[in-house]
Order: sequence, then C-alpha cells, then structure tokens
Amino acid sequence: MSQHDIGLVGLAVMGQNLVLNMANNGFSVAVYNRTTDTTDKFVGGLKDEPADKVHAGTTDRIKGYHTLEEFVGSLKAPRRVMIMVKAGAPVDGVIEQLKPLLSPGDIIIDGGNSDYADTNRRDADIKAAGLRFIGTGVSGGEEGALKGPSIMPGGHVEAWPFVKDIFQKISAKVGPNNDIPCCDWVGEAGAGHYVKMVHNGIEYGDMQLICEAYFILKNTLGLTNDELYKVFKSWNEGELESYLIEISRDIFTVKDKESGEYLVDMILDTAGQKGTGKWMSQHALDLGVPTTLITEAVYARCLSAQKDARVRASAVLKGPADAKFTGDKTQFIEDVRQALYASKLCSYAQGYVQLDAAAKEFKWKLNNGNIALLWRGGCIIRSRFLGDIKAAFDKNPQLENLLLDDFFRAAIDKAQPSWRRVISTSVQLGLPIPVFSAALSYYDGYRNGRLPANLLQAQRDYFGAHTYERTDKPRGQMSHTDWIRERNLT
Ligand code: NBP
Repeated sequence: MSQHDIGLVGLAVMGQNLVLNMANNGFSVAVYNRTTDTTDKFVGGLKDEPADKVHAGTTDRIKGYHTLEEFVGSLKAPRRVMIMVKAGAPVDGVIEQLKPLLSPGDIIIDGGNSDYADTNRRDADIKAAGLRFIGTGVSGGEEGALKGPSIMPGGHVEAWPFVKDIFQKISAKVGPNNDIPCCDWVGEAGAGHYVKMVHNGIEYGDMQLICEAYFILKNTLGLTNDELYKVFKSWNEGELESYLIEISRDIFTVKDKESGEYLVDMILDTAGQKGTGKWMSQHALDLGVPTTLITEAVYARCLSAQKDARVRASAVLKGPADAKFTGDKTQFIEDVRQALYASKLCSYAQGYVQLDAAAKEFKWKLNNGNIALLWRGGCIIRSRFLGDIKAAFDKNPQLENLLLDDFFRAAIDKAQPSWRRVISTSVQLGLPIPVFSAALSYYDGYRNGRLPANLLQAQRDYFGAHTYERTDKPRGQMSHTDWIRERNLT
C-alpha cells in the first residue's frame, strides 16, 4: 500500500465507523489506537464483516499501525490526522504526541465532541506550532459515522481544501438527487464545535417538545399507543416530518417481551443526559441571550431525574380537582400539532440568535443558511423544517430572528390560536409543559415593544442606585432618582 490519504487516531465506535466510511468511499486510511490490541482486532476483523458494512476493496485500503511514528510516516503530505478519542484531556494528550512528528502545514482534525472553548484554545496553539487545525462536529452516532454523518468543520480555513473532498464524500447527502453534502465549512476556530453544541441543544428542545405533545395527548384525550402511533404517523407526513417524529411514531408500536405491555409504558420516567444541552444553556447565560426553550428542556430532564422526590410529592401536593378535557378531540389533536410546530420554530429562532451572538463575540463569520443544510441529513434533528430555515436565510442572510421571516411569520399566525388553546388547556388541567410554555412566553416577550423592565429598573435604582434610561431621552443617557426622598406614602 502506498501512502495513505488520511490517518485516524482512536478506534472506538465512532472512529471505527468513520474509517470504514472513508475506505468505503475509496480513501486509503491509516489507523492507530492507544491500545494496540484494538487496532489489530479491528483491522483483522474486517474480512468477517458483511458487505454492506465493509465494501469490496475496503479492507485493502485500511492499515493499522502500532506506533504514532510509523502511523504519521505512512501519510501523504500535507498529512491529515483525524483524532476520534474521548473529549477533553485525551485530545490534548494526542495532539502533544503528534506535534513533534508532524511537519509545517500538516493538518490535525479533532472530530470528537469537544467543548468549543477547548477548540478555540487548540486552534491558537496549533497555529503557533506551524500546523493547521480543524475542530469538527460529527453528528449521527455509530450509524451516521458509517453511512453518512452531518459534519460541521471549523478552524484554519486554509486547511479546508485538503479535507473537503474526504469529508463531503463521507457525509450524509440530501436534496432531490441526494447529492448535496451535509458538510460545509462553518467558520473560524471553535465555530464547528459551537455549531455542533447548538445542534445538540436544539436536539434537547425538539425531544422535550415531542414528549410534552405526547404527554398532553395521553393525559387530556387518553390516547392509546395505537392512536398515538396514528397521530405521529400523520404528523410525519406533513410539515413536522423529521427523524425524531418518525422514531417516536415507531416507539409506540413496540411491545415489551417480558410483560407483553407496550415498552414505552414500562420505561421509568427519568431522563439521562451527557451535558451537551447544558453547555449551550451555560453559554447562553454568558452571552446574555434568552435560550429559554433549551434551558427548560435541560431542567425538564433534571426534574424527571428526581423521581423519588416527585413520587413523594405526588402523595401530598394537589392540582386542579376533577379536571377533564371536554372539547373537540380531533380539533385538539390538530391544535397540539400546531403548538408543536410553533414552539419548535421558537426553539430554532433562539438557537440562531445564540449562534449570531457567539459569532459576534468570537468574530466568526457564520453562514446560517448553510448551517441549516448541514443538519438536514445524518443527524438527529434532521427534518423537512430545516429546508424552510435554509430558504429563510437564503432570502435574507442578515435575518435578525427566524420569527421575522415572512414564511414563518405566516405559520405562527396560523398556529397561534391552537398554540394558546393547548397551553391554556394544559395549565388548566395541571399538566407540566415547561418548553411549550417557554416558547409562547418567548414569542409574547419578543413581540412586545414594552415589557415590565421599567419597574425592574426602578427597583434597581431604588435599592442600588443602578440608574436607568428614560423613554424621553437618548439611549445611554442615564438618570437616577432618590426614591426614598421622592416617595409619597399615604
Ligand atoms: P470514546 O469517547 O468512548 O473514547 C474512546 C477512545 O478514546 C478509545 O479509542 C480510547 O483508546 C481513546 N482514548 C482515551 Br478514552 N483516552 C486516551 C488517551 N489518553 N490517549 C489516547 N487515546 C485515548 O469513543 P467514541 O464513543 O467513539 O467517541 C469518540 C468521540 O466522538 C468522542 O469525543 C465522542 O464524544 C464523540 N461522539 C460520539 C458519538 C457516539 O455516538 N458515540 C457521537 C458523536 C460524537 P483506548 O482504546 O486505548 O482506551
């Protein structure tokens, strides 16, 4: 075998599948793993894999190495080394080991789920070492890595032409001819990992919204799993068509082999999380942008995890007595669909506002329409809706908020009566719908030219002399009042 097109370090589930994807697409790949036994098992086992996983000729295009020196020495110049190890310190460790082995202009690619702040730091360090760096989000799990993930690369733009062909060939494809890659350059430094983080946060929001829709339908209308299947099936044939609606639809059909009941009803209602949604919320707070849906979705998982406390509280805390839904069932199902659509739109609107704020903070030039395209295939939030978002940003790349786009504005206008009915009904019946409610509150707050922050500023000025701006003076001109002297108590 002559020199390899690319090398990959880290042969756990993601690394192995990405290597197969690259080799299935005709690229020659050198592989290295810290535990060399894993390398041998992976390379040695290729011949026993099914043909749909390891295509003809793929085995000949993959070669394992036991030392990083031999591995690096086997690569074509400029060398392209992709790291797929556990995020955090292991990535720094591998970079430090690689640095002395590489030559100026060689490219290190971190494809793990790294924190964008680490990627910002590595971007600068690697540039200082005379090398080139790409930090890329890779989404789609094991299956995506093998068959076509969504890939979100950022870092040193001059490195992009050297990896573009490989990344775009292995990525998911969308479009009428299935030829538009879900991979394009995102932006400088940690922009790729930032976009991946926002993707993960939006995934939290989408999942929780679907769960709330399910909870409302189940608890107001008493829909069975068969009926829920039919509702989700019809939803997936319209504007809500998406991977997450599709898998939720399927989940309602699965029976538990042990009990014979529907499996979804046998699952304990405590959600886990790896923390990626939390990262987005934490940075939203740093930036001062209201990413309320995603943050509520994170909190919803936290509350669900307090199962024992909730069970104890359920024995003593009461909600509305004898609350029953008495309206038109068919209309209400349609109302929930509209509410889900409008809420989802608010979630994406917030996600893009955060992206814009981060781009400003870090001086990145992000193409919001292209980002929507990257998420259209290969990842968990893939949906028809993202095509409409791309169209909105194509029409106006400077769009301040997705809610202001004509298409989405009309959609919200149409959905609004349903949205409000669903939320008020749920509140009346005592159903927790934190993300539906956060969505509507954001919408009502955003469209309101005057919020009660005037009183808030008066309070701040009263107790802390924090000053305030006046409605009749230019912005930035601050006033202060001695509220205690001026107050007029009776
Ligand atoms: P893991 O995140 O489980 O990491 C295991 C790999 O890291 C192994 O190859 C291991 O080598 C290597 N490693 C560790 Br741990 N410490 C190391 C060190 N100090 N030096 C060198 N290598 C070290 O693998 P994964 O699940 O394939 O994920 C890889 C990356 O992709 C992660 O950042 C993950 O968050 C991200 N990601 C995962 C998924 C998914 O669905 N799993 C999806 C999207 C993104 P060893 O064999 O010698 O222990």
